[in-house]
Amino acid sequence: DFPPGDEAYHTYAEMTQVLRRAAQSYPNLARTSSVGRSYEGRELPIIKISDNVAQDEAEPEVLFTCNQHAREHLTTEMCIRIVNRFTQGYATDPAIKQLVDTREIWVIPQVNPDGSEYDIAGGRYKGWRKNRQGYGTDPNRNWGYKWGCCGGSSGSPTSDTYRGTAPFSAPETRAVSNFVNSRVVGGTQQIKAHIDFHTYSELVLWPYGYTYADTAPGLDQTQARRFQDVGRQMAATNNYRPQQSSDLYITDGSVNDWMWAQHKILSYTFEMYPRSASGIGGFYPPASVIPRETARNDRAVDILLRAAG
Ligand code: 0X9
Ligand code: CA
Ligand code: CA
Ligand code: ZN
Repeated sequence: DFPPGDEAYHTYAEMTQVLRRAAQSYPNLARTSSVGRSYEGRELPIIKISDNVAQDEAEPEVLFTCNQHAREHLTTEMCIRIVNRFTQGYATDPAIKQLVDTREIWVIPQVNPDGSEYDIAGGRYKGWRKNRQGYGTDPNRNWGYKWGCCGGSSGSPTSDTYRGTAPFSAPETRAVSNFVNSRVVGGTQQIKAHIDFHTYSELVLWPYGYTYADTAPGLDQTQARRFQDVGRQMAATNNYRPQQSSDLYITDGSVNDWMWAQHKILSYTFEMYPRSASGIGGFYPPASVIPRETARNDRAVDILLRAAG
């Protein structure tokens, strides 16, 4: 479990329970399934939220992913908040109902459950980032667009940014990418927008991460402007700093580059609270900040859902 005082954070088992309860309580709005299994064999649960949830309707689809990085537990809470808000708020909040009725929302609260459970095993935080395959692969260096191209990842298995032996060599990125590929229906990708939540630094980041250039193959000036425009709108609501992801540092094999280059999904990374490190770094804020720091992104999430239309 989480260390004493942090029990409000959700373990893998508790996260799975939250999804099951949502689907049980709101059978017409929420449905759970799995995109596959982690390296250690855990299911990778996904929940769909929409009106007439059992049907694949012609509504823009939006994906939220969390906890690619094991120690970034606040992001799991962010995905759980999205699930709770769009199910529990449906009956009473007209703005929520409007979004749920006109979109198909997919949420994967833990992309990396093996790493996440390892990080809290024995009730002590270990500062673990990667999955648990060998010394661990960094999921966010393992995606299949320009994998390992540009000095934005490591070929050393013990490095915290180890890219793995091949694109999608990590079962977790393989499973999530297979799910995204499966949303190409009749030749059209149904998922229009995506946020991958991380911690920390309070940033809104957009592609590409592999190059400092604002435009590059597959990303022209109009498309770059769109990323900037929606990114800045979202950042204006949560007081994060909006920037191209490579302005932070170069990464190759990150999720956003693949989502955009492969599928033209408007794909962002949010780096959540805190703004800067303190003590053991910024990865373990007390559970008391969960309500404030997840609600902080409510309006940004709504903006992305509208932008998907
Ligand atoms: O390095 C990462 O994967 C992300 N930061 S974290 O501290 N959560 O590990 C940032 C990814 C965004 N992409 C680029 N900076 N290029
Ligand atoms: Ca629907
Ligand atoms: Ca659909
Ligand atoms: Zn991260």
